[in-house]
Formats: sequence, structure tokens, C-alpha cells
Amino acid sequence: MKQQLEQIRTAAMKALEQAASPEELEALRVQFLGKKGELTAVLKMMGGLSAEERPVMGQLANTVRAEIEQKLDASRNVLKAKLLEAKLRSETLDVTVPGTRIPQGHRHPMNLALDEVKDVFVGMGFDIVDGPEVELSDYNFTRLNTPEGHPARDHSDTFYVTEDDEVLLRTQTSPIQIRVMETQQPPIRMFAPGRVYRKDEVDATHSPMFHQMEGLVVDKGITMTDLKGCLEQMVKALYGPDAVVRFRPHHFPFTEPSCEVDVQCFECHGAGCRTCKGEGWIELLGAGMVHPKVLAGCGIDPEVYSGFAFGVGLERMAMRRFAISDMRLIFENDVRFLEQF
Ligand code: 2NL
Repeated sequence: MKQQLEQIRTAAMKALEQAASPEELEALRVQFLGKKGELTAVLKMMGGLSAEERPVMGQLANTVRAEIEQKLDASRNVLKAKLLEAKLRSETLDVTVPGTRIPQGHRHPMNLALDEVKDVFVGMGFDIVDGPEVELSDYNFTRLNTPEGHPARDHSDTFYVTEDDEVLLRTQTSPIQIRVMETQQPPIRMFAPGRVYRKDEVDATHSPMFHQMEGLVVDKGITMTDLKGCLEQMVKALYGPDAVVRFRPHHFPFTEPSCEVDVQCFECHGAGCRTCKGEGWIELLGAGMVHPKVLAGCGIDPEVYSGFAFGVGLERMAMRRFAISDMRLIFENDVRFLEQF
């Protein structure tokens, strides 16, 4: 029996030394010390021993059990330390490894151009206002002194949404201003950029969806002088303090008088070149004094108040600003194009 106990001790010590995981250790504990384990099996045979031998073997068995338990604890601790070390090693962070560069986007050239213009008018105290793209014909045309039968209302030019032609995709940003004048008494100083829609075929200078920006000032005593000063200020802010501005008579149904505003060609200074197509001038925008009928139609007394308004095409402005030759590039969103800005 003594020999058996010694064997169990030797086998247990060797096995515990070699155990590689907590699961293995547990299996060994069951194998040697468990209820059906080897040590228990030997102790069960104690009954067959003599009275002198029994306490001696009992003590030896207890010593072996204690030694195995001690070794189990020791092995457990060694394993734990090893596992921790391995975990730490596998999770080390090398702070000197170069980071992964995350590609960063940027603003679209249209937004860059719009922001420049917005800044000018915010600087002059204008509110930036938004409005619906699906509009009433009434707001888009009739109240802008463009009655039924006017060519601008033709089905070949306008996307109507309803059979009765009462609802459409706005063809200009002016209805935003009608909505403001209708709900707000002067003084009004507002700037309204947004998408507009017209039935145009796509080519280098046309798109069925494009962007306009319109400005409106209404107050007591507003005159053509205010219009000229304000727009001259805008052109100089965008094209430099030496820019030369020209006002040319024109016609719009919603303004009277109306004009178009040109800037002297910044390439040839008026001589005529490719940039200005030999004209010496580049057309920038349309403007005018708000028609009294339009003011009255919004509940603003034209005997008391007057105002000026202007409209600019944003694509044309962005194309000039960034020397973009084809409008389709603006909408296609080819990254090879966008990356240039
Ligand atoms: C252009 C010309 C213009 C306006 C827009 C306007 C709006 C109201 C009343 C009167 Cl509510 N006028 N807008 C006035 C003159 C010209 O746009 O060539 N746009 C691209």
C-alpha cells in the first residue's frame, strides 16, 4: 500500500507539472483526489490493514493528499500567470505603428460657390430663407405677375405635378420670397437659394434641375440706387474691389424697371477674348424694382413700400468661379472631378 501511495504521489506530481490548462488540472484533481479517484480507492483498502499499519498508512495518505493539493494550487498559479502573460503579449499595442489614413471628403464646388455668395449677403444683414420645391402655380407664376397663357407656364417648359396644373416643381426660387412677403411686413432683407426645375434637355449648359439664388429687399424708400449699391458690393466682394460693373435695361414680368448686371471681363478688361466670347462683359444676374402688382398681391402697400429683387444662376456662377466647362460635371459626381476642389 505504501508503494501504491508513493506511485500515486509520483504520477500526480509529474502529471500536474505538465498540465497545460485549467481544464486539465481539474481533470487531474478528479483523477487523483476525487470520490472515485485513485487516492480514495487506496484508502478504501485501509480496512484490510493491521492496527499498527493503519495509522501509519493513514498519515502517509494524508501527506500525499496534502502534497497533491499543494501542487495543484501551485500549478494553478503558474498557469494563471502564464495565461495572463500570453494575453498581455497578444494584446500589446505598438503606438509607433503608423495609423491608417481615413479618406476625408470635402465640400462640393457648388456649395463652395454658394457659401461665398451667402457670406456676402449675410454680411449685409440678409436672412437666408428656404421654401418648398413642390409649389403652387399660383406662387410660382400668377403672383409673380406671370398670368395664365404666359409662355413660361407652358407644358414644354414646366414640370406639372397635378392634372389641373395647380401644383408644379418650382421653376424659380421667387415663390420663397412671395411666401415671406405674404407673412411678414417690411423691412425685409432676404436671400433664398435652392433647387429649381425646368423641362430642359441635358447638355453642357442645361440641366432639368439646377440652382438659383434670389435676393429681396423691401422697405420704405428703397430705390434703384439701393439695388445698384447692393449688387455692385456683391460683385466686388466676389470678383475683387477693382471689378467694373455694368447695368443694362432688361425685362422681367415681376420687376419694373428691370436690368441685367454684367461684370467687365477679368481676363481682357473689356477688349474681348475667349472667356467673354468677344463681348468684353460677362453677364452675371438679373434684377429690378419689385413690380407694384407683386407687392400688392402679398398685402404690402406699394404706395408705402418699395423694393428690389435679383436672381442668380448658381451653376453658372460656380462654373465661372472654378473654370468648369461642362455643367454635367457638376451633377455626375465623378470623384476624379470632385477631388480637384
Ligand atoms: C435671373 C433673374 C430675377 C427676381 C429674379 C423677384 C422675386 C420677387 C419679386 C420680384 Cl418675389 N423679383 N426675383 C427679379 C429679377 C430677376 O432673376 O436671371 N435669374 C437667374
